[in-house]
Amino acid sequence: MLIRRPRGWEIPERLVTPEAVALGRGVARGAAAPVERRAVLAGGLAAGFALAGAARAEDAPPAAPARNPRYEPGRAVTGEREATTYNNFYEFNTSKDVVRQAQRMPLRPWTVRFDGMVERPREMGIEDILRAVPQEERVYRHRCVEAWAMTVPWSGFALSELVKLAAPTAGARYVVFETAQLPAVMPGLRAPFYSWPYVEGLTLAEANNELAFVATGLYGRPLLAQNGASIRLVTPWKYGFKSIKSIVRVTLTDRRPTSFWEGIQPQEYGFWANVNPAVPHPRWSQASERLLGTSERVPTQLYNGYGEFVAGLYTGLQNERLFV
Ligand SMILES: Nc1nc2c(c(=O)[nH]1)N[C@H]1C(S)=C(S)[C@@H](COP(=O)(O)O)O[C@H]1N2
Ligand SMILES: [Mo]
Repeated sequence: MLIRRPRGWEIPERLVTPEAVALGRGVARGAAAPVERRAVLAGGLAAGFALAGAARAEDAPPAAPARNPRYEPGRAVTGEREATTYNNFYEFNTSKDVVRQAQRMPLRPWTVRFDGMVERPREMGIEDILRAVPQEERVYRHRCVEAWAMTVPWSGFALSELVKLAAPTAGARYVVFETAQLPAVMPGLRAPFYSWPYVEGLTLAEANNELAFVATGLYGRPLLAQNGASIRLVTPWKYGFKSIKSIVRVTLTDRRPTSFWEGIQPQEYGFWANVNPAVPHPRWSQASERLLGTSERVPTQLYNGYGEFVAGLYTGLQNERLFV
């Protein structure tokens, strides 16, 4: 039976507190018990919840910039506890339960290298990057290729700002991102089956689309290690694996990269990976998704509901496998 819940548009956003905070319950896993969503005053969040031992970069600039109302998600924000304890981060392990291991990743200093087809290859510290860009908060829907989904307030800045900092030269067509490789704290790197580092890429047009975002915070606080601190990509119209975590390198190139999952299983995980309910994964349907922290399944939307922003990127590309 479907449990009736108020939608994001039925309660003012400021009155919605993540349910784990409001109800003080534990981490939801798998088929979680149905829990009634309640609206309580937002003060509950400040009063309530701190993840024990969580690694946050406390020296980060204010991580709670103003929310951009342009990206109203149309559904309730996922509980902070769910979004920060049920994670995919294969450099640590493949279990979703990476929180403890991820705390060992040093978040400061954090440096991003810009190279390839750029005017001047260089490295920039995270503080200098944050000083150079206008920050904002955006609440985005996230859709994992495994068919779970969440709705998260990210703080950060438009990816186009990072592209500007990289300063691509005229022939550049793709932006490639690379995750930190820290064998001393990432036991998953020892798994020989995967070809590390984790790499992802976008066309320059996708990267400059207004929706493409770089996160350095979530839920109004600095980003957590398990969610991809110190700096990660957020491409909400694509399956979650495109949203690469813990970025240390940004390379501009004229050649389409082979991304991490594409290199492992190209039939299942392509370069474009745009969300489409009508195109099943070879091993499961993509028609609906499970909302983290609830037992609710909702229909999946084309481009995860962001077609008005991004569909135009793909006109003329009908021969590409845009949705796998
Ligand atoms: N470096 C790296 N980035 C990654 C992953 C990963 O394993 N390693 N997993 C991806 C997948 S499959 C998803 S769904 C999201 C999950 O982000 P979250 O843990 O913040 O929800 O991160 C993506 N980015
Ligand atoms: Mo994912």
